[in-house]
Amino acid sequence: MKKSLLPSSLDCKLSKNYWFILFSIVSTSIFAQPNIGLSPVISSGLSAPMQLVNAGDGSKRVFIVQKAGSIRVYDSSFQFLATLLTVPNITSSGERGLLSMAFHPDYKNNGFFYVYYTNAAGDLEISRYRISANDANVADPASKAILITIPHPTFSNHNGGELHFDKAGFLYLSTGDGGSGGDPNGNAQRTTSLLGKILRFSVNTSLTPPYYSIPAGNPFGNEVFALGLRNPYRWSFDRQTGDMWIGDVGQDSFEEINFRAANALNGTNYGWRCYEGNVTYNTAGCAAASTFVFPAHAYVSQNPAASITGGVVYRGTDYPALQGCYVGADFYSGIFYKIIPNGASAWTVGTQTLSLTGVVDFGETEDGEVFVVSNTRNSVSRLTSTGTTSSKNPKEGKALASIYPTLISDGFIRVQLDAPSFYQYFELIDMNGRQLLKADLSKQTGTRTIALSPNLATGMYVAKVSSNLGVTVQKVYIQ
Ligand SMILES: [Ca+2]
Ligand SMILES: [Ca+2]
Repeated sequence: MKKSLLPSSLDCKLSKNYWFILFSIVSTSIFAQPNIGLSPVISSGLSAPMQLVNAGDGSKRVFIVQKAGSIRVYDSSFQFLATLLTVPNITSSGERGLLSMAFHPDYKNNGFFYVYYTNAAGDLEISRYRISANDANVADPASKAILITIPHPTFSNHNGGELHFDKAGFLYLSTGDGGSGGDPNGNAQRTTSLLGKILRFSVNTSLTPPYYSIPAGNPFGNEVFALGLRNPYRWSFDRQTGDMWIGDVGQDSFEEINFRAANALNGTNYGWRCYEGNVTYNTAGCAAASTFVFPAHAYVSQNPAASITGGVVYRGTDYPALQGCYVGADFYSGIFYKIIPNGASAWTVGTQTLSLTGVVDFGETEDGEVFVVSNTRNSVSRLTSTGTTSSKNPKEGKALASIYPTLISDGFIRVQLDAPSFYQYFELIDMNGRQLLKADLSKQTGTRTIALSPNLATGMYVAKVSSNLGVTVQKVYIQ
């Protein structure tokens, strides 16, 4: 049943054209690993905060969701203004409570916002509320309209969940697999279950039910948009690209950060409970490994516990060194994960340990500045940067390493080692997590060609280059 007081995943499969277009419009600073820091902005008055959001209405206000049900309103300088609402009929303990809110894209005109919580019966529920007629900081409690109640019987853990609207105006919710451990009911892989999923809704402004419909593009004719998740309690859209980044809390071995490109097909299957991270968990009844999308980054669970809190891609202006960098964190360890594209259709992952634990959310202001919410410290801190790790070296703008080709037919894999980095080793790992090859890369630069065993089975593998600045991970298909 593992760890995770509060739980949360990433994956990467991008076409070369996609990256070519991306790199045409961003500067090379996207390749440099930023140094991050935290600066406290709220250190009193909060009680088990869960999330920070903005209304997108031009007011620049900040809204903080608290687990027991209240939503606090702050001005842009983090001065407390009012309690927006205390959501009733909530169960709040362990992983249950008021978990998220999202403002309607046209909130400024219609006053609607959505809240997500575990109700008195322990079931998952989305309700819509409206701002009051006479106070912009106080909602009308009588305006409550329940969009959907999703049965979540038996177990109290794995409730997800975070609400977000996309650029097209659809509402999304992440849900957990129904709890316990190992997904005993097989919910996450069943397309008819709304558990262990990303759900998508087309909301309306109706004053009578139903308050949403199923979008035409949903792949299974119901609310399900993506599947195969365990407890994706924190996830985000990249506000610039529309890409989706999903933190998925793993079982006992791996935590996942999953990536979904904005132009990917709907119906992505992130693998749970067939796979945990890149490793087999329970493949009874599962489709072939090639049908799943594996994480952009998976990390081994540390002792005594680990739980990924999915983050956001920084798109603000105050810290240029952070531009385009994804930042998430582990709830328990205080390790922050910094992920940037490596220029070769894969990612460079850096880590940094900051003196903050209990991180439950990365939230953005209207201006795209990022704030980190600690549930256990009852605090909110600004994500800052003091520049990049490589700012003194002209070669710093390069990727740590490139691993190619991604389709290997001649028995050789190449690694390009151009960054001013101290390389450590190359590893080839199979989809069961077994290390098949480890090559020493210390004191190496330039192109290194690594011979693969002719006995390797055809299929997908993970190739990895480790250095003192982080790891570069590339999925490869060996013929
Ligand atoms: Ca997965
Ligand atoms: Ca968030």
